[in-house]
Amino acid sequence: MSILDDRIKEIREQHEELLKQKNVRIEAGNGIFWRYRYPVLTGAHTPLEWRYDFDPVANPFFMERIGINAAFNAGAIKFNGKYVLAVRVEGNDRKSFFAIAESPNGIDNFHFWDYPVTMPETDDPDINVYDMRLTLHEDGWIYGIFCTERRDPGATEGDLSSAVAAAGVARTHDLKTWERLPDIISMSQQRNVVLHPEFVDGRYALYTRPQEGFIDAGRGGGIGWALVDDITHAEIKSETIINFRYYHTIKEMKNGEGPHPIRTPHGWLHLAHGVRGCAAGLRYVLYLYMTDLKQPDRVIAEPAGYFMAPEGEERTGDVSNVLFSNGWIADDDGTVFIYYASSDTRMHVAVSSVTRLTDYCLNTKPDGLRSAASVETIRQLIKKNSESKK
Ligand code: M1P
Repeated sequence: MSILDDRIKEIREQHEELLKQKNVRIEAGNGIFWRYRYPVLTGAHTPLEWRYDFDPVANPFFMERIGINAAFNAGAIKFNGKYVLAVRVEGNDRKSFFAIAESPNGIDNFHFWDYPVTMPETDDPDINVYDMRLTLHEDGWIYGIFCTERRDPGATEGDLSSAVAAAGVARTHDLKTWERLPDIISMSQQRNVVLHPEFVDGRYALYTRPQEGFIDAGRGGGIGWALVDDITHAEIKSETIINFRYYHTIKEMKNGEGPHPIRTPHGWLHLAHGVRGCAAGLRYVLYLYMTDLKQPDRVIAEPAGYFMAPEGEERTGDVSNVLFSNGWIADDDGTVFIYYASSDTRMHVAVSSVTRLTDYCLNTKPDGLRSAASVETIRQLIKKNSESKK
């Protein structure tokens, strides 16, 4: 065997070992959800055939020819009995694209499909695409709504960073062939746009996130709600904010809907991210809220503070101090697999159930918006606990 063959064998073995790694639930948790020890996907999980040229003449040193920087912010869906993620894969060239990975059990053994997604472009080609939310809509299609980013046409010559974010739309039946629809027309920039799975008053319903600039929500922000007649030419004509930002909360700077909400007997269960600023930069955490079953734009419960925040290795990465989720799967038995990314670098899973998450939402106090209110909530709990001991 040549040195080259040795190297190929070693790299293949390492890769197979990584893909086979069993995940381990971290005990005892907080009773709301359980984290798992290992990330479910990283850049290193991508197939070797995407990265190496296996032709010994063209690649005598068996070098990586295409580098993959990260695998994060994945949409999720149960498809053909498998737990399937539409992953934001980012190359060393900073370009993101989508790739499908599947697992038989939702917690480990995720494998990417052979080819990344070929996403058709519109007449105005996307410069970067990311953060796809998957929705199996009652019209029978699986929709992917994602952010499409292009250079700000109004940017000055030397300004090579100003960008414009809009919502791209595509649909599929098999997650392999995608039909690209026109981008959603909106008065403002949009990111974190999510399609509700059911018609509302016979119309398609969107969760939106109007923003004044590419990064800043500005005077706008909040999670919005808009109804559109035709998803093949979607236009947000009017938008109402259903989940607001507040001073001195985990979402004072901005927030955004995560995956589409889960229908539960008590209402729609929503997962979202909230952002605040601090000396270390922006801090992204996840929170839950619920809306009315018949009126999905009416908030009925929202526990105070965050549901999940970065911990341990999750705290560091390309964009540190970030948890972001745009995918979860609710199984028929009520188990909920929450797929979340840490620090724009890797994907993790946390597991809970519809019953636990709705209990958390409906029976956890809302944010009192003042220190004194928080203290009062703790005092009431202490009192209740001491009385129950008597
Ligand atoms: O870098 C953190 C996140 O920033 C953006 O989210 P938002 O639009 O809410 O600020 C997105 O670019 C997201 O992909 C990224 O994870």
